[in-house]
Amino acid sequence: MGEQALDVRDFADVTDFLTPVDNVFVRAHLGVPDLDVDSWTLSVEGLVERPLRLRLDDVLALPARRFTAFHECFGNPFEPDVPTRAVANLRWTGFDLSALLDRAVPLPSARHVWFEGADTGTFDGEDGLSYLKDLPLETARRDVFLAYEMNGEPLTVRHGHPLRTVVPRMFGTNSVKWLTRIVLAEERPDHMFTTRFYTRVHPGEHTARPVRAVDVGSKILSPQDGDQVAGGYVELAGRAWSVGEVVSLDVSVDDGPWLPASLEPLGADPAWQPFTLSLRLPPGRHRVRARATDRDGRVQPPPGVRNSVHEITVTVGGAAAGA
Ligand SMILES: Nc1nc2c(c(=O)[nH]1)N[C@H]1C(S)=C(S)[C@@H](COP(=O)(O)O)O[C@H]1N2
Ligand SMILES: [Mo]
Repeated sequence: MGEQALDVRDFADVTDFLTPVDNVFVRAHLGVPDLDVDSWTLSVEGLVERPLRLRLDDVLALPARRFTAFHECFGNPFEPDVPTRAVANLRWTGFDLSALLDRAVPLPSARHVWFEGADTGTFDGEDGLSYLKDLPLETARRDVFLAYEMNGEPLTVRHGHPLRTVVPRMFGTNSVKWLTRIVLAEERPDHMFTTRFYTRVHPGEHTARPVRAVDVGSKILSPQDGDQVAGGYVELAGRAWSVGEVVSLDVSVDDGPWLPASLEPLGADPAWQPFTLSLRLPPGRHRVRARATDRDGRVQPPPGVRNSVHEITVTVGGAAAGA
């Protein structure tokens, strides 16, 4: 356990609509705890009328709900402006936090919900830390989901077994793995992962806000950066995502005009939206950029920002490239 555990494993992109579990990135700032399911419990405590303590059987007995959602890491908290484009699209099974809040009954003074994982360790020189995140009570009641399955299989140890939160449309940092404690409180917790890291100052603002809603983003999946393409036709494929629907995805070659790609509309679930475009490219090296725009008018910015346009380089001409 330690700082080297920040990136437990990187990811491999595939063009599948659902990302296979083995291809999903893993982030564990304090290392991966292997919990004993028989002794694992989840508590709901703090400012509630009826504190709860649930075992796994209690959790699995709740009415289940399923949905598909993209899952995006904000990036390395030490380098918040560097794009990592670590993103997946997953089918989750579990239940809404509201089911537990309805039973526990928050007191009128409760304003925030804290979520704590079982992992403990050292981060940025501080020992004995746990992984803790928080959300305003009303946001948590509306958006937080508690998942025990990913793509129809029990969560793997790395992804939070036996139970984690999933907060669709928010950066992955908010989705607490190895969940053991939910605390209703009057205040936000002052903690490494709530007020020190994972905060940012938005353009035009002066105070840092917690990293929550995702930025508009896109990623070209095929071809991949550096690929050689034999013929003059390139079938571009990728995906785009944002807090709401992405309404256009444009592609530019070698700083040329933006060409609209064919983009799948957003369905009922907060999943990512695939896009495709057939490009005819002359022999040689080309820079291809993808840029998403969402329904609120957010547009991916030029390079230099964490969610900048995604650029890849492709060489057309196969073995004869550059001839
Ligand atoms: N308990 C715990 N939960 C955590 C983390 C962690 O280190 N510990 N990392 C967070 C971050 S930064 C991300 S991006 C997601 C990654 O989820 P995954 O590893 O299942 O892809 O988990 C979040 N939840
Ligand atoms: Mo992350």
